[in-house]
Amino acid sequence: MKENSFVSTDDIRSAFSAAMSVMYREEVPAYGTLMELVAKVNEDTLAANAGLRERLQATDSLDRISEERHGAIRLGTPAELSMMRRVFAVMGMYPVGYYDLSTAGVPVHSTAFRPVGEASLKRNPFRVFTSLLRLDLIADEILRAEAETILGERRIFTPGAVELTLKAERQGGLDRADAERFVAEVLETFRWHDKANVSADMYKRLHDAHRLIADVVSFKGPHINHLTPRTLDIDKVQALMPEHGIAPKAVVEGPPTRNCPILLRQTSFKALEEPVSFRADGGWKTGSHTARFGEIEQRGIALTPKGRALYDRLLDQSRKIVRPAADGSNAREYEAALATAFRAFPDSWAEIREAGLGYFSYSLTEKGRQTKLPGRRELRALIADGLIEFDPIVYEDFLPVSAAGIFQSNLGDAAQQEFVASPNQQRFEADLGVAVLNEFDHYAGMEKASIEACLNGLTAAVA
Ligand code: OOG
Ligand code: NI
Repeated sequence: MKENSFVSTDDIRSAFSAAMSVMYREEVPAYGTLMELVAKVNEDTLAANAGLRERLQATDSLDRISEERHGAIRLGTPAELSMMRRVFAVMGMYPVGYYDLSTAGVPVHSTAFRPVGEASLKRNPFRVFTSLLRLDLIADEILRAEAETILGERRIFTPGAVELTLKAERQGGLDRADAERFVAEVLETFRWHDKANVSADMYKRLHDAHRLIADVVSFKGPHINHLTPRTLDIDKVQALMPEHGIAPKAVVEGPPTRNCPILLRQTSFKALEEPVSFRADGGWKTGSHTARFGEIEQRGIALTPKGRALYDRLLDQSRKIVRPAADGSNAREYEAALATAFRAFPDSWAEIREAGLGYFSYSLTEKGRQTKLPGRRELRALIADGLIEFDPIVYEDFLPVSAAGIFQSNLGDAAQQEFVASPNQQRFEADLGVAVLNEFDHYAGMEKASIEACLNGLTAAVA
């Protein structure tokens, strides 16, 4: 088969995220309501802010602004994780980053499968936060063995999904008909099953060990547990949710409201209690399960390791003063403590750049495009002379403390469990089958390439 008859991996990913969106709206109607609210707030925000509209037009595609940016799943075994990696690769999604959630009382570790490279991210940035259950953190050995047996027997991929993934690997891509079938087959893995794999009794034992274990082990597959569109004003959507009949989590995760947004802010609506049938002698027994929710995100600049260390320190500092309670009773105090702590984080792009806290993409100004220099000069001087300008590079990854907050708010408000922090990236990568990519390398590479292009542009054609 000729290579040019293959559909691009970006197109397969776009088709997949669109199909997931349709499926999830059907499965979780409150999510459809959230999408409508987000679209409305984004529209109002753009109407009130011509400058923002113009910037987004230049750097982004405005018509896709309110679409899904990520989803999340939780897997049960190393074999599921490594196969999932191969499936995502067919859609141009690769594992970036390692997140240890054990410190936050959630027995998983995770990565995010996402497109890498500017062009692919622009075409469709859809990513999936993917967690692997850590049965090693469960004290009860008998229950652990039982859970392993149950997980070992399930098959989360359809034969068609496996066959087409192997075909894509063999050929180096899929043609249109195969790509369409691939999307339909892979979608099955993410579908909700209201018939559990286990009895009500087993469900209860798993649930008592940890709610998350019940969510992973009791079902036929790793149902998508949320999808997340992008909002241009997260505070507004958070405030408007109750009016639309959806209950938001207590606080927005991540940095406080700022002039210059950094990293990622997220909030969600609480998971719904849904009817489930459990296996029973010769039939089914009805019960319920709480897992699926909706989330929104607002992204800001990617921080350098220095900027990230400052962020982590300030977040930690504010949480030492007030820890957000799940019931929202101290939400105002938490927001105030967060805002106070983050006064130490510069809030103009120029200061953030000069302090080396964030990554920027550099470009020639109109004046720069008309100037030719005999030799290279320092970036700082070229900026001062108005030849080069800079825009923040958007953070495309996740934050472990925020992710833990999202997990927690959807696991119910019951007493939190403590685990001893035990990151195990090596084990995760062995299970995954490859090493995860380093997020900082990605941003540093983009920044460096943009600087090189500017310097070449300024000195080219002089000879
Ligand atoms: C994943 C929670 C993490 C995020 O946006 O940080 C997450 C989960 O609940 O499975 O999606
Ligand atoms: Ni999420």
